[in-house]
Amino acid sequence: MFPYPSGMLHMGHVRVYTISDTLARFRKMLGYDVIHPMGWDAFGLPAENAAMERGIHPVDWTISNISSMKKQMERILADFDWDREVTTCNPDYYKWTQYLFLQMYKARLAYQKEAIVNWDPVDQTVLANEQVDSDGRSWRSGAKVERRKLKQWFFKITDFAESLLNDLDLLDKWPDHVKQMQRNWIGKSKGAEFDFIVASKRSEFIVKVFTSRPDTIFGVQYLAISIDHPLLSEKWLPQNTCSQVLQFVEKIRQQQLFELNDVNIGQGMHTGVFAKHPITGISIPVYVTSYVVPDYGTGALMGVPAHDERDWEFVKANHIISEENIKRVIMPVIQDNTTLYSNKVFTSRGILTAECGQYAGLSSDDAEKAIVEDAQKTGYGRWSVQYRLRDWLISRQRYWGTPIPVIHCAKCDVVPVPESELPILLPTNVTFSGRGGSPLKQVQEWLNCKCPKCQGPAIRDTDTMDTFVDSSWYFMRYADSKNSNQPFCSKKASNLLPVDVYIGGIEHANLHLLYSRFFTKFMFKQGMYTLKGDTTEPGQDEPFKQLVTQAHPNKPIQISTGITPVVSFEKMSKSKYNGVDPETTINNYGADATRLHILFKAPVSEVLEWEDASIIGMQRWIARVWRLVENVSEKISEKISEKVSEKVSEKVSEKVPSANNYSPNFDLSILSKEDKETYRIINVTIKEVTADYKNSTFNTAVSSLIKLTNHLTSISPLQNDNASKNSIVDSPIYEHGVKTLVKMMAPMAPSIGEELWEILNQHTTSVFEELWPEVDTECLSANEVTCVVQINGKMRFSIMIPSTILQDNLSIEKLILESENGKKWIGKMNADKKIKKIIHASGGKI
Ligand code: ANZ
Ligand code: ZN
Repeated sequence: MFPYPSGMLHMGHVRVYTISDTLARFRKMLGYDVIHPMGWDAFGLPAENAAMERGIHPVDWTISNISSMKKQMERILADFDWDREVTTCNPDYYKWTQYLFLQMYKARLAYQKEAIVNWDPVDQTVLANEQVDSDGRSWRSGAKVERRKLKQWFFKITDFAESLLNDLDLLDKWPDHVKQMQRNWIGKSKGAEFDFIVASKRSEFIVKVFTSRPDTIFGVQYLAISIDHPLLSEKWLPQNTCSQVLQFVEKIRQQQLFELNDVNIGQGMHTGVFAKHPITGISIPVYVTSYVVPDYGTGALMGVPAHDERDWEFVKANHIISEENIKRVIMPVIQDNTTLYSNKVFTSRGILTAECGQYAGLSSDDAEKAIVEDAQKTGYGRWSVQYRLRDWLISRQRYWGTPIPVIHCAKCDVVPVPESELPILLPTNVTFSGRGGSPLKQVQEWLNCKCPKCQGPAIRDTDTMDTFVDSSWYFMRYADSKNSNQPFCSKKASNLLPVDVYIGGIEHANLHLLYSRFFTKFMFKQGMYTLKGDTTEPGQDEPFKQLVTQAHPNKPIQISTGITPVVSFEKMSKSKYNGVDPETTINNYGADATRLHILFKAPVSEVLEWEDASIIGMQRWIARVWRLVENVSEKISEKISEKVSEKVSEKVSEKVPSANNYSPNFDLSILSKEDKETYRIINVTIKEVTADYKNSTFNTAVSSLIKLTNHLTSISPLQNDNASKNSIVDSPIYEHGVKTLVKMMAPMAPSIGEELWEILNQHTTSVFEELWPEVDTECLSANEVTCVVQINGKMRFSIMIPSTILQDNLSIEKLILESENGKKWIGKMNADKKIKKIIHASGGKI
């Protein structure tokens, strides 16, 4: 995920880009053709705020931030493909964002609607539902959001609700909790719609309700409508209650309690209106209340206090029906627990009671089918599917964004800008007053234009797009970032998409990741790119094959709604970890140790608690590896001076994956026992570390490499300076082990990796030109294990046992008894000292 150019790389960024850089370097060493691109999510409010606070133009602020963040990225040794760089505020990029808007418009997926919207009074702009948390606060400013009625542009993401939901099942490399958050956010609900008629002298009004429990229709005791419901007009409200009701509605509107999952049921008021029950004909009172969400379902519900918890709370809180008058229409299948049934709301499915006319005695399932089918025949109801997902509101009344390419003409109404006139450039000579409305409204020479249709005077749309539009397709632009004729060449995109690995924070689960899926599905449908193989195969139109997310501290997520409370990702959080300045850490410990620490301290999906103390551990490890390398390099240079004329090293620079690249220059059959064991340990490490890299479990990769370091150190001359110094350092296995270690740590710690490789190879190659070591699978299991022998509870000696006979107790005994030490210790036993019992205890692991 590309960053917002705030000017400062924080630890959250450093973590994401360390992970991606490590993966990219690893994959390159595996022989893959890797694209590791980077760009800037460069539109957005902070630039505008900086302009207001400090008098810097957003363009200048953004450009200078980008250049300082680029330097910081270099300092963390991130190796990005800068030639593919994408900056969303550059006209050569936003031209194509505007183009995509026009494609949406043509496909009738971009439309304007007068809507009650979330208005952020601090940032002075409208927000999408996804940008308001469950507490009714702006995701960015934290301000309590107000509701206003404004004409706004929307993208019809709801047209894709079904495939956005179903295709989640195909994303097998996405974390389950992210998929679950999207499922909840899309919120598919199956049920039925029923018509309740309100009759007056002259005409009738139909109140449609959506219910997920059609089987409870006989339990309806009131209807509840939202404060935006069309019934709330002087035409329909009785004279004696009308003004009182409208006042109440205004009061609620100010209180802003609209969440579907709001625990606070709130107040309600009888409208004075009654509706007719479609089956029984009974007169049902209609209430207006805040717990009915205006734009969910039909904005009205049938109140069934006996079987719905919120309805139960509502009638109690507002003293609408006394408890003994609550009408129960569903009973439990097993009725031994009568108290459960008589005192509390019963929300499970069950059997319909005698109150339910011809449907009495049916199970909930059967009753639902029968009731809705009958309703369909008679016309008062029908099956219905609802989504919680709303259309995406993209208008922002701000300056620093992609201008919406639309012209308003008094004669022709809304006219899209012709594609040939794109981009509609943002004017630069604007003043930032900070007092509401877009600064674009003040730029007369930009605002006034000719209508493309009738050539008459017209004005431009002064809204800009939500910056989440810019970021919904930038990853596709990487495929062809310099294309000036189209968003990207279809062939190039078809070759590269979808993105193999996408890495970023979990806070985007319902925003960026959902919008990107929507854009991808749209663009795929438009035929802007195709994939190899069958294009009708589901899941081809998904943007990201694998998603790796990290949790950030202080960023709790409500799993049921997927909403992230207040803290925004570009804002410096006060948490321990985000408060750590990467620059300082790199100055103090170096980029390699910083990177290793990030990867080692926590699995990628978990919160990283920063701890300076444990960085030192990584520094020490680096120093130990360095010492190993120096041992080897001394020997190598000796060898070189001995055989001046001989070829120094065989370069493996051509990247031809060879099955044998592990194979060092030595004959395994003549190795000593110790060398064989070292060789085995090297191979076990290769196997584990490779799997860890593939699974992005870098923390365990680091531990395995540390273990290998320990082993190599234990046999190195530093530890054994008298005896075997020469033999071991001379051993090609030792050198092989050190080289393999350096190669495998290099993607995580690239600068030390490169440095050590240079030393080891006499400056001949770059470690990143090397192929990743392969496992010699035949050598993975130990040939021999050490067997410790105790006699009468005392440790006496040890002996090597071939691992092939480990299961064979008799052979082990024989080996022990026939060994030198065996003869010495056990052979002493005679007639009066006999072996009574042999206990063979295996430690399990070889
Ligand atoms: C009667 C009923 C009886 C209900 C019962 C539930 C249980 P989901 O599942 O989330 O789709 N409802 C309908 N429209 C609503 C709105 N605009 N705002 C708030 N609540 C609304 O929820 C559907 C259920 O939520 C509907 O089914 C309705 O209450 C309520 F035993 O109808 B039910
Ligand atoms: Zn016109």
